[in-house]
Amino acid sequence: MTKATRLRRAMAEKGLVHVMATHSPLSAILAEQAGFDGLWASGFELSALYGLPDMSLISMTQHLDMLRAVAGRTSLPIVADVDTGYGNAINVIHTVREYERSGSSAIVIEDKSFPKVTSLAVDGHHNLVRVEEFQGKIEAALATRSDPDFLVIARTEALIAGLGEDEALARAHAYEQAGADMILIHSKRKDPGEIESFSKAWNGAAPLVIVPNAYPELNAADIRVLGNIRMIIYGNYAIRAAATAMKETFLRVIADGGVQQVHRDLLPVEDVFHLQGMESVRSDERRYLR
Ligand code: SPV
Ligand code: MG
Repeated sequence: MTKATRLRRAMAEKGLVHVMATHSPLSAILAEQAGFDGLWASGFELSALYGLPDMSLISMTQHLDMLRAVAGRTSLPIVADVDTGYGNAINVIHTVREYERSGSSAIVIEDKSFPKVTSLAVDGHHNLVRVEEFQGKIEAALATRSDPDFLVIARTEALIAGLGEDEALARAHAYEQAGADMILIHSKRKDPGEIESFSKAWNGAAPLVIVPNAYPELNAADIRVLGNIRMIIYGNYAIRAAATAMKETFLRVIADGGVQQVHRDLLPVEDVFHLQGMESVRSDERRYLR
């Protein structure tokens, strides 16, 4: 069974899967240990890791390098954030080949024009491509996948662009018509009202995916009540957790004039050895080093 098949089965059996953002193999290992169903190879997180805004500045090669490294250290399915697909439908053909080959089980492709602006930016210039153009990109993705269970998730940024629910619904229907397996509906409102309203109005057959970054109070129980959301992506939580921990630790080291206090609150190096897989190195050394 491929990981893509496993992801589809998990959604069918559990009704809702929890997918944690990742920007590195280490964050992926920790997410797997915590019990998530899948990983989100986030463009925002990798951009932030490089200290750059999420505005199509990170290349496909950089993102694929991270994704391959993650795929080598986890058994979880990876949902890849391919932004706009790096160009038009022809670029999408190359994108799907590369992402499937690199170990992802799904792509999320969004209907913004390239270069995109990060969705949560308050005054961002969110330009959407024509519906027909995006349908062509979805069809190109579907025709290119080699595993029929590889998920092609169409993301509409209509609410992000302030175009309203009618436009978001019309686009979602058009993308489902083009064959999208799921629809990701994104909102930057601080409350879940837009998402709840969209979910109630959505009468398509394709299940929904949401990214509750801006509206964190919408929990799994509320989402199950809505009935048509099958995947929650925790879109920027790994990099925010890492940045929070580093910021606090670094300030304490400066304030304390050393690491004599802070070391008690950090993972011991033996735990990091474990995350690095040092146990197998020990047994390989005994076996092969003479
Ligand atoms: C990402 O994590 O890269 C996303 C989610 O696309 S968001 O940053 O909220 O747009
Ligand atoms: Mg993104």
